[in-house]
Amino acid sequence: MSMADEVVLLNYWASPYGMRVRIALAEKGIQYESREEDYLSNKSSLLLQMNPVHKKIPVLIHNGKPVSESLIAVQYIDQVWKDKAPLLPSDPYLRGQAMFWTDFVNKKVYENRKRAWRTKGEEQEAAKREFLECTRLLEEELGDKPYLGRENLGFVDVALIPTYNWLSRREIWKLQCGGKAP
Ligand SMILES: N[C@@H](CCC(=O)N[C@@H](CS)C(=O)NCC(=O)O)C(=O)O
Repeated sequence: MSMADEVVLLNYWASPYGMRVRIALAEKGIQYESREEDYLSNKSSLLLQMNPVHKKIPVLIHNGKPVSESLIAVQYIDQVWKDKAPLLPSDPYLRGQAMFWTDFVNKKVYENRKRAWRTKGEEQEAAKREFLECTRLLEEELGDKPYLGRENLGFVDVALIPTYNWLSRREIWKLQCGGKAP
């Protein structure tokens, strides 16, 4: 990173999407300024200007240029600061596999969490059960490796970490033991 690099993150502290970008920046050892956004009720004019399409956080601003969408920002960070802690493998097949699991994390893990958050009763239980099943599949994919990125923390880990432990142990127990908590 050159001395001239200016990195700003428009974020909200509890956003799992924002956490992905923060993990990537931390892994690469990049200094940056984090600006908290009131993303629901009072979006800053900077946010509206930097992400006019979705108007969502996180937005990474590198030397004045915005990069929106968490995973696109993580990929950008990986490409710009490629000397330290690579997140995506260069081998085309392994890269494709990493993209496959990242897509799975987005479509299944995050979507079921969202569904469980927004619904009640049966549908909520179904979403929680599906969420749990997804984490089981990811655990299978992990196998004996230390990370989904194999030897080192990788792209899929960064995508997943902010949300994988969202269900409490008590809830997991309940889901696995037919509704009875210990
Ligand atoms: N796909 C986006 C999702 C980002 C997102 O949902 N951000 C939420 C906060 S966690 C937001 O800014 N919502 C504002 C809105 O929906 O107007 C990403 O990966 O960055």
